[in-house]
Amino acid sequence: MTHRERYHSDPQIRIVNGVCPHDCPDTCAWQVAVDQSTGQAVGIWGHPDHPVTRGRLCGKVDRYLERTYHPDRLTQPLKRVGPKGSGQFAPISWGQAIQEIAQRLQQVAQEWGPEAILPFSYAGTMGLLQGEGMASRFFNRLGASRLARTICSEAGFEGYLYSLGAAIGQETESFAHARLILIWGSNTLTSNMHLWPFVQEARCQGARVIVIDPARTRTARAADEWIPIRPGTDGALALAMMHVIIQEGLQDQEYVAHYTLGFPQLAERVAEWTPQRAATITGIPPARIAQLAREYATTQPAAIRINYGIQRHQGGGMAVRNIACLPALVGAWRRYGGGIQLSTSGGFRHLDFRTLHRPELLQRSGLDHPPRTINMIRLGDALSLDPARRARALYHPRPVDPIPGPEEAGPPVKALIVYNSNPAAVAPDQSAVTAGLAREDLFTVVLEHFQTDTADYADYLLPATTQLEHWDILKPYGHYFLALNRPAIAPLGQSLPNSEIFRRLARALGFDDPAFRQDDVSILQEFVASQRHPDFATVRWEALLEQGFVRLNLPQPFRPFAEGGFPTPSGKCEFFSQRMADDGYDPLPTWTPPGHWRESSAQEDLLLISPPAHSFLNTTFANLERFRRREKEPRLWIHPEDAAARGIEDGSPVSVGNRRGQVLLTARVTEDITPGVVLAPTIWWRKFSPDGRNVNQVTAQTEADMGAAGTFYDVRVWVKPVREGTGSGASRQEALAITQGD
Ligand SMILES: Nc1nc2c(c(=O)[nH]1)N[C@H]1C(S)=C(S)[C@@H](COP(=O)(O)OP(=O)(O)OC[C@H]3O[C@@H](n4cnc5c(=O)[nH]c(N)nc54)[C@H](O)[C@@H]3O)O[C@H]1N2
Ligand SMILES: Nc1nc2c(c(=O)[nH]1)N[C@H]1C(S)=C(S)[C@@H](COP(=O)(O)OP(=O)(O)OC[C@H]3O[C@@H](n4cnc5c(=O)[nH]c(N)nc54)[C@H](O)[C@@H]3O)O[C@H]1N2
Ligand code: SF4
Ligand SMILES: [Mo]
Repeated sequence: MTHRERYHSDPQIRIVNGVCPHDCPDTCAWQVAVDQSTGQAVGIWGHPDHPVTRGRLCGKVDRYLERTYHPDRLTQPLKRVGPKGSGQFAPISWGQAIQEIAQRLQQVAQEWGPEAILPFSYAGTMGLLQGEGMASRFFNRLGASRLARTICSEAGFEGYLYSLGAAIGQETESFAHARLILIWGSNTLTSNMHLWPFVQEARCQGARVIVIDPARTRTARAADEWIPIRPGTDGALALAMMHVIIQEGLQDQEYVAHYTLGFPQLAERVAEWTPQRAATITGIPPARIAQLAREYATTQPAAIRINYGIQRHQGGGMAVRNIACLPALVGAWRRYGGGIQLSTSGGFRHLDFRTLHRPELLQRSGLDHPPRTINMIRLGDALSLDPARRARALYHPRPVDPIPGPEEAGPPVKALIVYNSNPAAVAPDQSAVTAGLAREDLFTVVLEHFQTDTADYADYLLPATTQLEHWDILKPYGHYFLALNRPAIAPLGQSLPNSEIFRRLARALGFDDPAFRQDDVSILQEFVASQRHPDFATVRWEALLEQGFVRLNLPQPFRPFAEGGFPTPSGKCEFFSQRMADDGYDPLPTWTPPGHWRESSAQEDLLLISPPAHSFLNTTFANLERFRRREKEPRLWIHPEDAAARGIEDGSPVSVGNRRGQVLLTARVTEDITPGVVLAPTIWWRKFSPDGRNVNQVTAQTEADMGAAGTFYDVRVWVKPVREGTGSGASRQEALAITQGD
């Protein structure tokens, strides 16, 4: 008898349906076993009936109970007692904390205007309620600055939209039917592991799996072939593939004629993109590019999985825009198993958020203009007292958007409210961020599970509940099942759901709107009931309660564009996009070089990428010893040629830096990384790193070509050996000492 079976037959045990809250495409449905005599959760596993979860959680969330019950969990409100940034706190009652915070926010709003208050959040939980649910109501009513949430996916998302109209992709289950699978800039086994069983099913039927990645990741190792590529050059590869396909007449003439726009212009454009030309850019031999194009065009169904790793650079939007044209060119959409998936979130694009977010509350804020929008990846600039830098943080995503000047910067940020995020560790240009967080005049409130690097800078640190302790609804970005999360246990200690914390703050600020009196369950019920679009005909509260998840009302099998129907302005896959021209872009696929390509530097002579470590989820789990042990230490993959040229040995400390900062890592000398490129798996907590920093010391606030998105993998660095004891190079002591200057 398995544990699970035992739990099911034990009358003492209650089984509660829920869903993983993390920022991961899989959004796994889970079941929690609760011992009714103690109220303790004693077991957790993937929901066996969910068609994508299929009964399995990943190696991180398998341990979600351990994380929830960890002795380091925050269980009471805390108020700062030491100097700013020291992480020294003393307990305070909820009543007092809420009252003092409300008072300070009121002061800031009176003196500087409500836009001096900035919410900062991302996807610590992807829950629609504990994410931006009650928070939106609160910040709308307040008239606070808005946050453009650009840290992850916006560049690729926009690029995909220009070509296809919505972030709709072939469904995950369909990959089992593919005969060729390109895994392109995605480390599937780490960041999207529930796709893999479908990939394996396809392989059992003879499918070939090719991984295109600068690194031989665990996914590349498990695939049939690894094609190493220079970071930021995928757009050029896609152009050359289109060149070969069109030159050899391998396109699907009929599909192209009926369901695409601008084929003649595309043919003319890609005529110049020979495999030879792309080879000099991508580092992939011309013959391999031509062969890949033929294989792709002649093997059906052909599936492409791109993920967000591919678009974290200054040409990221255009790269995705180009790749997204490929399936239409060869007619891959026709068959189940063919197409492309970047995200499935577009399947949920008709969700009506009005009852949840209450945009009309803004009218009660007293603000006579729409609040400014601050780009989250420019948090360093946003927290500056210099209006010129603050203006740079204003969100202006398209080339046609006017560049804001210092006179439009608005008030300095005087209060920062952080929830579901850990900016001191995850945001780029870390020294700029910490300089801002360290400002004595900045009032910072952090809602958290643990005392993160960001929490150290808080004036008030408020204990939040985890997914085991609160209600929520989640929409995934790697399949088409909406899920309900029911609390399995009572909140630990005095912790409260984000929703309740914002509710209490609202009341303390005198916001008497009924929106702040609604409890979590009624909010979710109302949200579900308010959906009118036919895509949500299957989404009923009772169904969610009973099963835990429901599939959108989509045809089964779902072949989204088998007969066109692209949600673009023309209704076709747009090889030529007027919307792009109107927004200030080249209307045809082109190669937008990454920043590191343009700004060559003799000193900063290596390219750094820093994708997710297997055992962390962004920064989540990275504070727990079990997961840190799995990752060993903050590391740098470096090719033997690059290591030898610098006198770097495997396992030795290296200093990685550039104009912005530096960080101490341990070299892993390996042929698993393309020469000229170094890779640092992350996101480590700074306080658990040897020098109290992480790799975001060297990343930049620069925006991508589209969506004003982050460019985490577009960084030039130098790498130097750190000598133990005396000798040339920096000593370990010196490397560590620099930290104090942060
Ligand atoms: N275990 C685990 N899972 C996660 C996360 C985590 O931290 N840990 N994070 C979650 C989040 S927030 C996200 S957004 C997703 C991210 O998941 P993915 O989109 O898979 O993102 P990355 O791991 O950033 O990048 C994937 C691969 O792209 C490669 N890559 C980098 N630059 C380029 C390039 O220019 N071209 C090509 N072809 N490849 C490139 C990297 O080497 C990496 O192997 O994963 C989610 N899942
Ligand atoms: N160098 C480098 N930097 C990166 C990336 C990279 O690949 N390389 N990836 C980028 C990407 S793709 C992303 S998405 C961002 C991720 O950035 P974040 O979203 O900030 O990262 P997470 O670690 O997922 O979540 C942050 C915090 O949310 C908290 N949290 C979770 N649930 C709740 C809740 O219910 N209530 C409250 N109050 N808190 C909660 C967790 O405890 C955690 O500390 O990082 C970006 N930064
Ligand atoms: S992190 Fe991803 S793979 Fe792991 S349980 Fe959550 S949704 Fe599933
Ligand atoms: Mo992300």
